[in-house]
Amino acid sequence: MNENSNLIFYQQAEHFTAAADISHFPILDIPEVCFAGRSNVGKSSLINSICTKRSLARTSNTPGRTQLIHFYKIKNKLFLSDLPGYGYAKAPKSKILEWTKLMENYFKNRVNLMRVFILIDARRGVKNSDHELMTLLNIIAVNFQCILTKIDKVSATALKHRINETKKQIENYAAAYPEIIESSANKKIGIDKIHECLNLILNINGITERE
Ligand SMILES: Nc1nc2c(ncn2[C@@H]2O[C@H](COP(=O)(O)OP(=O)(O)OP(=O)(O)O)[C@@H](O)[C@H]2O)c(=O)[nH]1
Ligand SMILES: [Mg+2]
Repeated sequence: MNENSNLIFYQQAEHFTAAADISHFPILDIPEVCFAGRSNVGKSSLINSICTKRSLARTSNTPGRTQLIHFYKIKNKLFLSDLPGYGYAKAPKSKILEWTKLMENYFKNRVNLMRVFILIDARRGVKNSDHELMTLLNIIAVNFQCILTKIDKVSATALKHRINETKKQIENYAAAYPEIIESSANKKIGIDKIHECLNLILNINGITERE
């Protein structure tokens, strides 16, 4: 697959459904990856960039905008799911409990979940709330990979430092992929790398035909 055919494939993403609880999770036997991370880290923007569709996933300046799990389907081959953000300081306790329940149900029940991408703001690094998620994934043995976001906002030196620091923060999690992806949805950096990861996941699942 070259980057051009990747663009054609991922561009065919469509919003499939949004779920507030487990009863609304789609039942379809296709591989799935999800995008998790703190509020405002850039999950929805990155999904839009991966699919080169500006308004597929709703983005916002207001933290905590995405409250549901949004499932995007690419042809009949792959789900990308956009999870509601966590770690928003002003969120009421009841919302945090709701979020926790939804996430636990999600991670424990999506049997076709191949990888969780945990997005980390390159300016801020890994926070306690990220460690909480990593710990949960480690316990239930769901693989995750970190993506640094908004790298257009940091200098090359700061980015290098952040990558090394992030590698150290994840080294004790058996469920973590050691490779950290650098990305910018605004500048379209790292998108080809993410396409490569997704293609590999499709290949592992025996999906080599993209038409
Ligand atoms: N500079 C820069 N800004 C970005 C980038 N990606 C996202 N943003 C901005 O960050 C803000 C939040 O982006 P979203 O994609 O809505 O973030 P989210 O993680 O989906 O947020 P929630 O759904 O609230 O958890 C928006 O104002 C985006 O324009 C990036 O790569 N670079
Ligand atoms: Mg969002």
